[in-house]
Amino acid sequence: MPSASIQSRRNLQLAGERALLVQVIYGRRTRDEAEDSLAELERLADTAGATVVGSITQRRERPDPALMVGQGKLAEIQLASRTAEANLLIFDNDLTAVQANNLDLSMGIKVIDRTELILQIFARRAQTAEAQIQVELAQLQYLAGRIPVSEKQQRFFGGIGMRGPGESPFQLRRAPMMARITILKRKLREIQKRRQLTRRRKFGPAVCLVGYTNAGKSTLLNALSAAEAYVDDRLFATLDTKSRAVFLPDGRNAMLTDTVGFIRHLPHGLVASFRSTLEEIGQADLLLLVMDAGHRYVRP
Ligand SMILES: Nc1nc2c(ncn2[C@@H]2O[C@H](COP(=O)(O)OP(=O)(O)OP(=O)(O)O)[C@@H](O)[C@H]2O)c(=O)[nH]1
Ligand SMILES: [Mg+2]
Repeated sequence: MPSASIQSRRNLQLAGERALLVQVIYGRRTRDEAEDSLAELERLADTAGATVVGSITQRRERPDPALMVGQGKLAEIQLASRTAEANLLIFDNDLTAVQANNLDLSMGIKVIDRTELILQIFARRAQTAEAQIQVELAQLQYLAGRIPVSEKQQRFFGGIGMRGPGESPFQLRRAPMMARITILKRKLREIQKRRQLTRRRKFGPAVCLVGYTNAGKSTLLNALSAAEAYVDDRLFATLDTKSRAVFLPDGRNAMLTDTVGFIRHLPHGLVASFRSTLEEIGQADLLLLVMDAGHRYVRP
């Protein structure tokens, strides 16, 4: 069993929380890119059920290794979060384990980053057994890399002369996670093998609907076929691919498949976990890119 704190981080309740967004701009990132990313973070927070009460941006040469933001900015964030009665801080930038830990300690409220937010949304959205396993796997892999620093240090400093049969607390916490990861990977392989066996006979060319999340892929699938795919004006409504036969006006048929949407900085763990789902895209005869004509980057 994973430890209590790890378990509670996997089941973070973001619904009803008052969130303050924080973004650090560094390197060659342009103002436009940063603005888009922050707007997307706001949509993600909203999708998770949180209320965004404000946002703070800082431009720095490079991220602060201990806190991501500078000391002065941290004081500003503390004040802003008290004033706005925020109980959740969401960073647009991915935090290292050290930064997350330090921020947790100095803020006194929950601190999460973009990856953790996306993982939470996926966890709530996953419907089928396969999607649930894929999300749990991604969550565990993310958390395994973020065992609190102090315990990593414990292992690092306490090791000399103590190595051997005895396990450090760090390993004690990591071992059950690794065991669970192995079990989940095996379950996933079994499900995928079964699916390959039952994969329906090819029904005309395979067409995959791909595109940004919330672009309207599932709506298009529903319009072209008798599918009743879940449609919602929120991000990542679809996590489970759905294939449906489509009868084209010229008498030909095609197999249309809905897919998981794209987003900026989709966590690597999620991409790896959803590999089998994404493989469908690789095997398609045609990729149909669906775009929202109302988006500012799309010129209809
Ligand atoms: N105005 C308008 N709205 C649309 C159109 N197509 C889809 N929508 C709306 O856009 C929202 C997202 O549609 P979905 O079909 O769920 O989008 P999706 O690409 O499947 O999104 P994810 O599964 O979250 O990646 C829904 O509220 C739809 O009703 C369209 O052609 N015009
Ligand atoms: Mg969809």
